[in-house]
Amino acid sequence: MKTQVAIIGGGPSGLLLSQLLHKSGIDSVVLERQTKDYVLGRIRAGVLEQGLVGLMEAAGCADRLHAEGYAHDGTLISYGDEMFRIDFKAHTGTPVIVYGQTEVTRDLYDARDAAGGIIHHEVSDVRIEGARTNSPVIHYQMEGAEQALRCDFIAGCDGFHGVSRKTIPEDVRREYEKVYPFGWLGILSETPPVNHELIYANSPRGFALCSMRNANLSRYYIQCRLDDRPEDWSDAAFWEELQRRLPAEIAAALVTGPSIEKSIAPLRSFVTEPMQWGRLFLCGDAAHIVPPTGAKGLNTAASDVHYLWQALTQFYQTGSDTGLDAYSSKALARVWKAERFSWWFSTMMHRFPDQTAFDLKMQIADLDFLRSNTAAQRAMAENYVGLPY
Ligand code: FAS
Ligand code: PHB
Repeated sequence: MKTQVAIIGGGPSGLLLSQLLHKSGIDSVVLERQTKDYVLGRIRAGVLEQGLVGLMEAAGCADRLHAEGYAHDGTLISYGDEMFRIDFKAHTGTPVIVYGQTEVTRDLYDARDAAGGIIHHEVSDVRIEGARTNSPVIHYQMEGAEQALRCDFIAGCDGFHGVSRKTIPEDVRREYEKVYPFGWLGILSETPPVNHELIYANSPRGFALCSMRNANLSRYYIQCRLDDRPEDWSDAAFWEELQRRLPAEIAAALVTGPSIEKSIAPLRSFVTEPMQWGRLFLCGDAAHIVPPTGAKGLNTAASDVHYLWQALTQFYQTGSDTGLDAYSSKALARVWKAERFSWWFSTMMHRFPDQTAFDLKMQIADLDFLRSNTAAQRAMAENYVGLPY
């Protein structure tokens, strides 16, 4: 089999790239190791930057997003019973859109299916051959048979545990990592959100986040121990702990109910450089991970996809590879700013096991400065709504 761009991974990065390439008249094949239902069953990100909204529009997939997504002009930040608001719209003129990653993925699947896009599910044993040549080949198993996909370029969109990053030799790769000493226990409940905007809470008992998917579907998170398991937390225990971490007025307004999903995500900051090796290009979680505090994971995958889509379109339309040669440095310039913001926001909002009294004073001073300083609030707003591509 032959295609122009072989895409490993059928998550949001891979599907968005495939659909955008299709809009540019460029053929691609997506190789996904899970089933479509499994991919669509994942509950992950919830906040979209305008950049990702624009890409969904360019991909012809934004109708439902515009109909069902919620524009949020700001967010609340609480510490103890203190609470203040960051006004994204006033500082940047831009809202963020609350719309689940699951829905983004569903819209992209629908578009690929409508366009006759080729997505092979349940592939296994994916190996990359000849990434440094002009005719790479991807070998894989599908339906019990050995397959070979010849291509011009490979997009490694296979997430943190994929094969693409590891195809780049260890002596070429430079990896940077910070593992946080806690996780996020998240639940989904068919209850009305406690507030119409998100609430990020720093409390003596740890971090909490109040988010949502729609008027009757709420998403809540609490910081938890690394050795916690979802089954260690009854719904009642979760709700009680969440209420203890929120300002009294918010806790009193919380509507609780049975969880329909409960999971724990570890938190890490991770970047691999370079994001390119020959004709292999890494996108999204295959190249970088952020703690979800700043809602940057999905949105930074989107800017990678934008740069690679533009570079591949330039190559096929003009023969120039200047965009492809610049991809890694261009993508990393924005990735590192998202890493910094996510690290800063996570450090300010979570309680660390080894935190000293001085560290805690620094955290409170950071929050007080953000609360009282317009320039600090503008900087936060510009990072949260998304820095320019
Ligand atoms: P993904 O990991 O989504 O997709 C990679 C795809 O590649 C998967 O479908 C996988 O099955 C496939 N794959 C892997 N190896 C393969 C192989 N060898 N062959 C073929 N296919 C292979 N971000 C936020 O902004 N906010 C959040 O709240 C948030 N919560 C998260 C919770 C969890 C548990 C996780 C893991 C991540 C979370 N993220 C969050 C980050 C997340 O949204 C990612 O940034 C986003 O999924 C990135 O998309 P992809 O790069 O497509 O990677
Ligand atoms: C979510 O709604 O899942 C969500 C929102 C904001 C974040 C992380 C997760 O920072």
